[in-house]
Amino acid sequence: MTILIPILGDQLSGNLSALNGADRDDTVILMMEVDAETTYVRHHKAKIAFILSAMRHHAEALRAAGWTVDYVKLDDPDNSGSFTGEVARAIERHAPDRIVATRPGEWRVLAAMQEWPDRFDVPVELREDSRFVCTHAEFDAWAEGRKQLRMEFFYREMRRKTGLLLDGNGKPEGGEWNYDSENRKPPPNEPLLIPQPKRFAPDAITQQVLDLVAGRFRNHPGSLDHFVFATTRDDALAQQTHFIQHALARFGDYQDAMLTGQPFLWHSILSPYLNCGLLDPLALCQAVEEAYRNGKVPLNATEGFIRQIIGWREYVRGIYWREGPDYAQRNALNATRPLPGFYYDGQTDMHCMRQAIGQTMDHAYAHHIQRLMITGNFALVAGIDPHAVHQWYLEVYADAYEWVELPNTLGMSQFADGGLLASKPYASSGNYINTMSDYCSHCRYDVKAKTGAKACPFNLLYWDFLDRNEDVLGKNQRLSMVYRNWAKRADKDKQAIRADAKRFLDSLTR
Ligand code: FAD
Ligand code: DLZ
Ligand code: SF4
Repeated sequence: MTILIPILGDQLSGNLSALNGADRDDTVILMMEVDAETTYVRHHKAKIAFILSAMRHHAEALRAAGWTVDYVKLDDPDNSGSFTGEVARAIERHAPDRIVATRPGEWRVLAAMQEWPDRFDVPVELREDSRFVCTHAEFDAWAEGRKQLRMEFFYREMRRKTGLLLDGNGKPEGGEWNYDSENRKPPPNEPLLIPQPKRFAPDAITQQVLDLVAGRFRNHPGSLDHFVFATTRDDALAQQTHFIQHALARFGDYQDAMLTGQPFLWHSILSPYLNCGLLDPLALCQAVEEAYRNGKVPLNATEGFIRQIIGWREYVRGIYWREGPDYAQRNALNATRPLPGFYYDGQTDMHCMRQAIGQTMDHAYAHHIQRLMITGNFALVAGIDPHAVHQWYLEVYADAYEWVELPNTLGMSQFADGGLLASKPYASSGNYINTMSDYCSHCRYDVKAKTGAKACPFNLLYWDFLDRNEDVLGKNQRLSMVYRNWAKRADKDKQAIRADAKRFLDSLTR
């Protein structure tokens, strides 16, 4: 009796459901580096290197724990290039009686796996992915019959389910569910106090992968020169501990702040490890809560961090699977402009965009507010095709898998789902960026200028966006005050904004 267990690149967890009950003596684990996955979008070179190196290290860890691992490398001459092709070849090698797999994180891969029972003469069992707090059935039951889905109410359910930050009476710790009113301070003027994430020097396995990626994916975006990701569970845990000790205490305060030359600030840089399975989200939240209970970190930071994981992360996953594969095609604002080339090289006079894109190309990382209020905000107000925006985010971040990237990009950031995920578009003028960063003081544009050659492009495009989309957005209650302000503007001001915005947008295409 042989069981074949395929483990995908984002399933690098010791507690994977496919392994439940498996016996080391009659199991072959199959891990596959395949072209279909490395090229279905042009992933950042560092993202590919991170995933392949983490896969190779995980295979070593499984072997050390007594499992038999059949590992197919990308440059194996007989590599067929796809999961399905590699499972077919593995069936020839091992003649398994059964295949057991954990459901993948993407509709595209699920569709391929659902064909396996017809293609192979071997029974296939697909198990739920148990590494999340909320099951699909629980999310659907919560969402059923609600007029509006809002993360905050879902999050409270997850607090109750996990018991995180509840007092002895099952009430929220400190009396409130959410302490965001104490968070979101502008950046501090003390750069020397900013913690830096741990840096992990490439070992021999990572170095081999870096060489492979440098040669094979020359034409993919991004740099390998700054590669310092953890690629083992122990090192990912070391970054988890480092974050809790050095950055968590001020995570809440400076969650939305941005500073020139500081890509990481008080963020955890843990999403690549959570999403590929090296770290466990619930265990991370429990470690964070313990730091709070031991008096090491304040409640606003603890609650804010835990909300990102058991709130936002679980919520967007629920939306992704609930909305179905055609969610990716939505375009509620009919935005069609191509993505400007500077999204790949940062060559623009907008200092905020240059910073966010530059660090993305260097590190395959930007924090949430850079993704939402700089690169996302620009794409939204410039009317870029949301599918092109989705592709870009999926390519360039080391933590990007469709289940988490798509709802964040298409829903939260681009409002392309018409308000399912966000109650109003995350569009802003330069004023927000000026408040939350030091970017504007380094920019050739003037954040105070509303029109004219020096006017901040966000100022022009914000009003032009509202004007262009009044048919759809004018009905949104949360925008009624903004539209009243727009209506009060003199016609000649409106014309100047429209003309300057058009000139700017035309220059993007050129
Ligand atoms: P921290 O700021 O330290 O936050 C802690 C953790 O909370 C993160 O590691 C992450 O696991 C979780 N988290 C926080 N916000 C979110 C969120 N909105 N959705 C899901 N999890 C969240 N996150 C991804 O993991 N993968 C993506 O592909 C991705 N694409 C995004 C695209 C856009 C347009 C936007 C606006 C956000 C996206 N996010 C994505 C969410 C968020 O930006 C990242 O999770 C975060 O920046 C990761 O950095 P960190 O680990 O330092 O996070
Ligand atoms: C993202 C990615 C890349 C770049 N390469 C591989 C790979 O070669 N082999 C693999 O098993 N997984 C890879 N992945 C992650 C998969 O794309 C991911 O597992 C699926 O999209 C399902 O979420
Ligand atoms: Fe960005 Fe405008 Fe500020 Fe320049 S002035 S950094 S374009 S917000």
